[in-house]
Amino acid sequence: MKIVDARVVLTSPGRNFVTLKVETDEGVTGLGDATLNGRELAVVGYLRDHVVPLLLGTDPYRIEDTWQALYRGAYWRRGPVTMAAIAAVDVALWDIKAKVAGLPLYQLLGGASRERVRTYGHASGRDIPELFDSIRARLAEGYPAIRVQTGVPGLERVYGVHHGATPDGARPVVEDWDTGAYLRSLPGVFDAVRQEFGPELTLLHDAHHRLTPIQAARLGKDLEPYDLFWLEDCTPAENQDGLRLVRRHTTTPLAIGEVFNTVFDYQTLVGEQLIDYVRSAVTHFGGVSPLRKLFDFAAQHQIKSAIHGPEDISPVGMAAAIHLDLAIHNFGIQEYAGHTPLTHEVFPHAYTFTDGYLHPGEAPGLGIELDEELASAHPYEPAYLPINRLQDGTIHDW
Ligand code: CS2
Ligand code: MG
Repeated sequence: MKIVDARVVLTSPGRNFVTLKVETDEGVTGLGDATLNGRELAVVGYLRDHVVPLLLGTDPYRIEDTWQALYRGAYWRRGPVTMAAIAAVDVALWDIKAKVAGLPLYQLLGGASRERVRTYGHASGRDIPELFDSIRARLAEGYPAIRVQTGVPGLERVYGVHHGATPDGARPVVEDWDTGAYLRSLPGVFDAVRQEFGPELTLLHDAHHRLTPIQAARLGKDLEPYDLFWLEDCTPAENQDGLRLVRRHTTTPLAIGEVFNTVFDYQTLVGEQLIDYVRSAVTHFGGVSPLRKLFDFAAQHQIKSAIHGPEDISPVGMAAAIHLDLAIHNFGIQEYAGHTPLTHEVFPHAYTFTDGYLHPGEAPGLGIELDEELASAHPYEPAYLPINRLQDGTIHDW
């Protein structure tokens, strides 16, 4: 079997997605997600101009060799653009191999280790009443675990709290931040949530890279009475050593890694068990092949998976994640923010979301297709992620 065509499809059914479609001389096709929120066009160019020409005429069965050739052959290794492009190829080739085998992908990854995949959903509110309504809405959808994000007193636009319409996307929205106000208010939010919803509900929170190690240590300690499932991205973790300080001060479980794209980003964090969950997504970590290796490394240190699953991971990336989630032993939890109805139409899929749990389905391959005609009716729209500034105007981590 040979690869005879590979197309990059850029579509925007409510938000931008980059999809690679690989075609073989025997008519079998495979899909991969290459969506990099806010930098989609960089990956489109990398794929179209530098990767697709290298794929034509190659054997789609040689997944590992193709992966190594794209990773080592680029010379300039790692990074979100490169690894998203490689991920799309890797996933498309796994899709093809599983389709030819007539098996759902998870069967090629060792078969099912569980019956279904537990998820967590997003709840947010500018204030406590709005937050409670959002939590109740997620509970009504069956989510067994809920991420809680709220406004911060004195701030207008804060991460994770919907603040209505945003500009046309031609330039980043500027959000504002005040770490002191955040640290003073968040424990009270979780106290109110526990008072209202009780001690059993699984709660998570995303600090979204904004704290210094000592601030993260303080927050982790202050949240201990509220028994969080995890505190996520408590500090920008390029400085992996900084997590040693956090770990010394708190038993609140830590989740890190959605912006990481190779195992080297985790070496200290996993090797010294400084975290409890690894957060990388198939799409941003180079595909199924390297992510399953990361999970094996994590398992040696009793660390579990928690694949990143916001709405900017396309249904193709989500389908690949769910197959991995079902198969690996050290599964932790799967983030699932869902997608718009139109997105589900553009990407018809076999995976199901029922009462807070996902299942990949039994269709051969990933179990997902791309309606290219519908996709073409919704062209790319320029869109940036927000940026964050402190009260004095200093740029801060978003
Ligand atoms: C967030 C993401 O879901 C999460 O944990 O960190 O929503 C993140 O903000 C976006 O994926 C950025 O594109
Ligand atoms: Mg996050």
